[in-house]
Amino acid sequence: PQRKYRSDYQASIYLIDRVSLDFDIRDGSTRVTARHSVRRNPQLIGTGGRWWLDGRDLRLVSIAVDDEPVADGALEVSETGLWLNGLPDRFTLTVVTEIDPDRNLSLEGLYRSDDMLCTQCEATGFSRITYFPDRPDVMSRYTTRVEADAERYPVLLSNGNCIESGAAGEGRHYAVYEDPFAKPCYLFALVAGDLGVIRDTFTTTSGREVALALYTEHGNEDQCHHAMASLKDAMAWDEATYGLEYDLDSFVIVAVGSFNMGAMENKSLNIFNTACIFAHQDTATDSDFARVRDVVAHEYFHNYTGNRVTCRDWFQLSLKEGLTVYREHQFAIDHGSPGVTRIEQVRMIRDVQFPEDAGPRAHPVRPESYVEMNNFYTITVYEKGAELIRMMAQMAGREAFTKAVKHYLDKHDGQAVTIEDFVLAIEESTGLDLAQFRHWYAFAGTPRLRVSSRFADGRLSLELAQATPATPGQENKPNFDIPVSVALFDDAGQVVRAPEIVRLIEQRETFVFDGLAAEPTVSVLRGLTAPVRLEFDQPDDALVRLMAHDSDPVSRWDAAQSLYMATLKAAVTAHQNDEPMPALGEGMMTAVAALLADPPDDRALLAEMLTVPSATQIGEAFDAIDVAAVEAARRYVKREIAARFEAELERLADAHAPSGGYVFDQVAAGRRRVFATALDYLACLDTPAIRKRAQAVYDAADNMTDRMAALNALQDLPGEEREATRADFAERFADQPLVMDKWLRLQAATEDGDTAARVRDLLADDRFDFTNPNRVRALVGGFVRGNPLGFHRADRAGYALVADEILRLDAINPQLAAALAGLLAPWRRYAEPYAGGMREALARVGEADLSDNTREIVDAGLG
Ligand code: DPP
Ligand code: ZN
Repeated sequence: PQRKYRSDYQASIYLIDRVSLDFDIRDGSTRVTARHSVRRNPQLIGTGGRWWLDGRDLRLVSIAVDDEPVADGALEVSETGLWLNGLPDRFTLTVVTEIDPDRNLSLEGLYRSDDMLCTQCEATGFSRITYFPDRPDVMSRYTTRVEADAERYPVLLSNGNCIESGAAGEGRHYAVYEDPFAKPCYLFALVAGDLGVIRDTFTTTSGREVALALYTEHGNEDQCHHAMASLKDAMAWDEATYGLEYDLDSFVIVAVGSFNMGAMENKSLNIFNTACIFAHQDTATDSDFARVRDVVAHEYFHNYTGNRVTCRDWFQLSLKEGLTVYREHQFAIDHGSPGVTRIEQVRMIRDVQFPEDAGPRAHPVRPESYVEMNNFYTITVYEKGAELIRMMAQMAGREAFTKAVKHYLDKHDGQAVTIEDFVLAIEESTGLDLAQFRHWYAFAGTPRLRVSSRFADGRLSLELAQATPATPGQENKPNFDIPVSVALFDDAGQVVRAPEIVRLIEQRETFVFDGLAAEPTVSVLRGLTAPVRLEFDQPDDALVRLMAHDSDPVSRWDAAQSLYMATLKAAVTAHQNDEPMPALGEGMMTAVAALLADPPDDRALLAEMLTVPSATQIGEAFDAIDVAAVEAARRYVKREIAARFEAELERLADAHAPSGGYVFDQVAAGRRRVFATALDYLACLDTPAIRKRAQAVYDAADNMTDRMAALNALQDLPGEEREATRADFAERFADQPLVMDKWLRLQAATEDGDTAARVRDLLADDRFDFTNPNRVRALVGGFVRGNPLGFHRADRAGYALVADEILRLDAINPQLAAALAGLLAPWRRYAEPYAGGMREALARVGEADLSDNTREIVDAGLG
């Protein structure tokens, strides 16, 4: 495999102004005729004549320059593309290829998903359709003609406006689409199928009426209304918040069952995983509803941040993804509980991004090199990228930053640009100096922020110090520019210093707060103002005060997490040393008691604050993750809390019990979350009453959220109730693949002594489909992430299972296989015997003949 470097960037020697594509869809084969008007890039002087076109798994039927077949001597074809030699300055290139979407299980390029054909071209799927410079800086205007059997494929879609359609003889028909905006080929899309549709319209601020359509396989239309409402919401939000108005007369979404990603922002023709569109109360939980809303918004927002202004090369991916995730986060905060929405974002960064940044796959938000671009659609590029944007927004102020983003979009409209272009535009508009801030883009790793405070004579000295551990290929780290929000409170919880942002530029700096009547309680890094690990030893009483009074809900939650964590860590150590479990910390008990006695109005916040840190979080607190000790500690602490507060938790559950009449809104969802949390605690006590109660909740549920709450509560309680509810679930939702994914996850997450064998049985079950990424993520991903004890079994059967699936999958869907390999790669973080077992499984995968995708991950893990 060939490694590509950011520093090797060269502009394309030829540019393509116009692309004309003709898809002739037939059984067994699709013929693609591409005609391009090509000219030499005027910015490159003294080059030309020779040009590289990417192409993979294509049958080249013919290739002609100005309608003359290219002579054999002027053509060099290889597995990854072809060279053309002796080219003039301007010409028409005609390429005819044949592809077979039915046999394309990679889910890149043109492929079949159930009964329809669809495309996925980002990052480099277009080169599986025709020979083309498959790079985002070649932007062209596309006209696309699609012809297919009229009965089998009544719906034919591509980007832009339909300018012509009609019968084509022999029971066939055609449609022609024209996209007025120049775009890179990764935004090309095509769909052909027999589809149901729901329609709506949106009128933009300036009065343009946009036709909206959402297509899906027949019978699923009633699951699409929430997505449609979310789309209209997102369109209105982007006008109100950024002044960005939709720029075409139609916007179409198609939901497909087999999709590697969540969704794709193709110009005016978004293609979505059904998992990010379908939302009905019977089949989707509150979190599913929220996810659908946010992903629909995310893809819509790409129309400006990604499509109108795109990336020069794939090293710049965070240019569009970091910014669009940031916009999505803002949208989510405006549509739910602001505090809890931010808490979820913070948790994602800490639970997933920090581990990635500390493991074998650590890479800068703007990577320096890659083998396979698909391996870089990571939590670092997306979520850490969004945090970098958020930092700049906080330093500039939200209004100034919004203005700066518009300046960037105006300045570079219609261009393919770099992260540097973005940062420069932000500096120009806001006046910020971001020289040192740029290190965030160039260096991997999570900085540690050490805080210590001293108080004397009415003066608080806050010392901040930073240090960043080495990451693969980057031994030495510079000082980062770290915005840290600070607020001070008195003992009664009153603010004595309003929140402000200080910037830590040097390795170590002291910030002084004068004129204080008494020693204040310090609140720092409020809401995670920078993606750093905070090291600040605060006494329990300070944490209890922050938990009760901090004006920032995220800080209240964070203080609670610190209190839980102290007891959890002590429990892990006790388990490791074969000692009796420690008594629950006093600070923690005070905090939980206070929370239950005087809960916050925001019920979702109450649920979050009552939830102990995840197993991942606990593991992160240790140099080597001891899976069994972490599990034992977490179970112990939860059970102790449940035992001590049983009566209060019962009352909480009663007060928030399901009452029918499902609506998805912040208040109702918050109440359901509290109920699920209380039920989960009570289930730790495993009483006959709680089993009965969970079963009754399941039986009476009018929505999937409550149903799942009951199933989750019964998760670790083998017996009649668990069997009965699961059996009912499997039967009731047998024809709903996305719901059966929840069932697969439940099975995979249940530790009953031989989960690995049960998962192997399910892999052979009819309800499982190995070629569908959602099924694989549910069963195999659900096993690894949802069942630590089963996956990390001492006999290594869990590791062996995952290694086998990686190998099987790599032959058909390398992108997904590589993602699974990423689950074994961070073995070094684990204690023995886990580390050795994971390593052995990874090494076995590494012995096989692998795709570039999986090879890159495995080599990083073993390296
Ligand atoms: N589909 C992915 C996203 O929207 C890649 N662009 O983030
Ligand atoms: Zn995106």
